[in-house]
Amino acid sequence: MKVTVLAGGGGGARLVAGLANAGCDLTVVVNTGDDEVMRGLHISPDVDTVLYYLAGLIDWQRGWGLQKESLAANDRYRELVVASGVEVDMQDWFTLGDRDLATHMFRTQLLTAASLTEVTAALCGALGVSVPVLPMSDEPQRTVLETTSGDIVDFQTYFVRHQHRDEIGAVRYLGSARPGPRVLEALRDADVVLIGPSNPMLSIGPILALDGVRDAISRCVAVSPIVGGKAIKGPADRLMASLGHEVSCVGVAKVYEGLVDTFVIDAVDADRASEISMRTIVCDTMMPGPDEATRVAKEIIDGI
Ligand code: FO1
Repeated sequence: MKVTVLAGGGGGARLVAGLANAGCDLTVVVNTGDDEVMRGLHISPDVDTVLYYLAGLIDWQRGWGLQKESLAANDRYRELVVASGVEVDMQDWFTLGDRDLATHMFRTQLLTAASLTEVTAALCGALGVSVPVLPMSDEPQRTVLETTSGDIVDFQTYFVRHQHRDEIGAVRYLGSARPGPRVLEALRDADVVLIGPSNPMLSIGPILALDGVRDAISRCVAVSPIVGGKAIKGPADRLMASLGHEVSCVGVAKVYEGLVDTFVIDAVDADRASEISMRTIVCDTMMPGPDEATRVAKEIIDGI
């Protein structure tokens, strides 16, 4: 079975790691709406998260960045800025680990002569990742959040600097980026398109907003990121509530209505299955480590 996963954030990337471990014929399309230039370097957080999970390098506990990371460059940079007395936006609320920095340097340098898709393929090669990892687009499309008081906040400011404390009235995807060169083909060629337990508005919405993406998807299975009325990790529960959605697997299923035909819910929500309009698969969806991710991936593939 050919599976194309739409991924963004930690939940989707964990499922990707599990599917790869389970020997799936896999392609991954990754959200780039969170991409940002930080201290002059092009950061593609969701692409790197998927790459690090697939390469076995991720810090599983934290869900982003490399294992056993050091922060010497990060700290030295802060010292230089403070000692210089120069007025500059340090962006030091966004931590860049020493070895992770090399990934951003590699990407930024190669982007002067190649597309994000090509640079990501080069990174896959360098990290020994054989699964095709496709950024959703080679063109910028930025996810921004509009607070209930009307302020526009960029994604990383909302997510990291403000620790997702802003009350959000709307999520916007700015730009008119086209899907990356092999994205629509990967969706059309798949026997099934799989959406992991990712944030529907912040991680999956930006991919679905690209021209032609929805139309290229035929069979689609999604996993609920809300379990027992709470987000597994991150702001999905608060964001859904402030956007007027029911904070439950039933609420997520409604967001995906018309796109998804099979919805995976956690065993703790088994009693909600009858309220969901699509076919459901009920299983333990928690993926605290690689073994659990492989088990969840196998259960979903067997259940499809
Ligand atoms: N998340 C944080 O909560 N704090 C950070 O300082 C931070 C730095 C960072 C650096 C590189 C990278 O690839 C990811 C990083 N993340 C950090 C995670 C990132 O904000 C999120 O993974 C996504 O953008 C949401 O999916």
